[in-house]
Amino acid sequence: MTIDELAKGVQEGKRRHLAKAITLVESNREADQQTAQELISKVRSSKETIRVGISGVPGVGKSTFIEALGNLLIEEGLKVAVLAVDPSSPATGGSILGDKTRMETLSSKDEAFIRPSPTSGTLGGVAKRTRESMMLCEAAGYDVILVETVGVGQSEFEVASMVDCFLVLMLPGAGDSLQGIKRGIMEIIDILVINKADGDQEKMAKNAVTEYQNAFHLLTPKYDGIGVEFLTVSSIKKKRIDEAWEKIQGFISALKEKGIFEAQRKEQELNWFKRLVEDEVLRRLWGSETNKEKAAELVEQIKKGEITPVKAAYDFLSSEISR
Ligand SMILES: Nc1nc2c(ncn2[C@@H]2O[C@H](COP(=O)(O)OP(=O)(O)OP(=O)(O)O)[C@@H](O)[C@H]2O)c(=O)[nH]1
Ligand SMILES: [Mg+2]
Repeated sequence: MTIDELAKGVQEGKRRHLAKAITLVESNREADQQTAQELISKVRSSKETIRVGISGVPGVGKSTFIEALGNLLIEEGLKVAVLAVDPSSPATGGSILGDKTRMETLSSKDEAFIRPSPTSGTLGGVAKRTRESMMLCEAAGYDVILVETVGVGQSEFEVASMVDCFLVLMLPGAGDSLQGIKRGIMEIIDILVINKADGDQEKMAKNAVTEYQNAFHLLTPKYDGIGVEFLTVSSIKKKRIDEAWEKIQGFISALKEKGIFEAQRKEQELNWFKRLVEDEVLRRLWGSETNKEKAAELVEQIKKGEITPVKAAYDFLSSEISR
């Protein structure tokens, strides 16, 4: 298949072509990467899309929530793509969405496209691929892109920097709920959803909302005039999933009304560009044989105390850095 044929297939929304295109994007081979870039530059989304990040600790119910939300979106006539950024990928071979069992009905539908996290590379690399896969899904006509991540390490920040709306799922346990929040996470949340608000946990979930509302009250809002939204849902009983979708849509409308939506996407692109340049510079810097040898020499000299680290750094950088 030529790149043009592949691009055409993606643009026409053919699943097989989309899957193949994403495999190219995820490939570690340099030649595949070049083909992937060429492909991405040939496709374009022709409609308005919504990108939603969905995060939360393991077991909070992300997959169950996505299954419920995804099905609801499809009922509304939308096409849904589910992608994942999984910080545990390098070690475990990618666990998120590995079990499609919790998204059984969703994964069987034609209007849904579910792609597990790429299985190799650093978090930055995985995030880059997810970003590119997102572009491909949009070109293939998916209206809503859900990006799932586990609330571990930096992955939430990676995901927040590629979506329009960042939604975090929390457990009802009100007493210790606030302690569970990682530094810096509160500042990036747009919608906070307490999941598992069913049975005995319903009241606890309501209390948790009050507690979170009080805590967020003290924060400077992420966007002027747009506050964090709170709600309780039961993903398993499919309760208030429609409300969650309304809140997402309301949030997106508010961003658009204030002119933030487009500006934020542009800013995300610029940051992405800078990040790619920096990553590539580092890769070339440490990847070149000449540089590796030069660095090894200097390291030996530092170890022997023949040169100071600062002098070594200047020496290294003033020597030719090969491209
Ligand atoms: N009672 C109740 N249980 C739920 C709800 N949502 C999910 N669960 C259960 O919680 C467990 C974990 O759900 P998952 O959807 O796999 O959670 P996850 O966040 O995707 O977990 P990881 O993929 O491991 O990070 C499962 O046993 C679900 O059945 C809910 O709304 N209410
Ligand atoms: Mg899951």
